[in-house]
Amino acid sequence: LGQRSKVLWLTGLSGSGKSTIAQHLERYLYNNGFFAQVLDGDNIRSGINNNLSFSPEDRQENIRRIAEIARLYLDSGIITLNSFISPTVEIREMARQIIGPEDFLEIYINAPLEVCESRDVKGLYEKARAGQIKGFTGIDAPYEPPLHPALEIKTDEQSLEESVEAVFQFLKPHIEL
Ligand code: GGZ
Repeated sequence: LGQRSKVLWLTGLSGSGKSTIAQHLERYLYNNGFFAQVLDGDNIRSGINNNLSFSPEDRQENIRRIAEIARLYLDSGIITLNSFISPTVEIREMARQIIGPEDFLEIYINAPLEVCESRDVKGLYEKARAGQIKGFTGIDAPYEPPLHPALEIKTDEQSLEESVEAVFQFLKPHIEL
């Protein structure tokens, strides 16, 4: 592969745009000669992690396993685009340590809670507000923004295309041979 491998770690609230950016970026990278794999709820929480809930302990175990998987990809030369809320500084620090700090690139996908809630793509915020989902991130479970992300994307101010381009331009020097 004509690339150096890295682990891109997208953190942010549900509905902030992490997975959408990751999926478009995966294609964009491919079109530019890079090989990347999205890891998100659709291929991780539905499969290998389908025994995990959203309790703090299970979120930690979720992220621990994902970081181990991302590390296997890293060692095989494939870039991973990891799209998980990963809600606390501690949980992301664990991921950074498993992967190795020099290969871990943290990106904050930032959209205000009100914006994520108004998007409510899956209707989960409404359910959380109604008390039908307990421990929902941003409503009655914590989200701690990263203090020093390598990059921050504000998805309420930038279009999807602009966001993908910004992440690509950030990533490029890290993955070029
Ligand atoms: C947060 C939840 C919850 C609770 C279900 N809290 O918008 P989505 O649907 O597709 O993204 C959310 C996803 C979060 O899973 P992660 O693996 O990224 O979370 S963590 O890193 O904290 O382990 C949301 C859905 O799962 N979802 N219940 N209570 N998000």
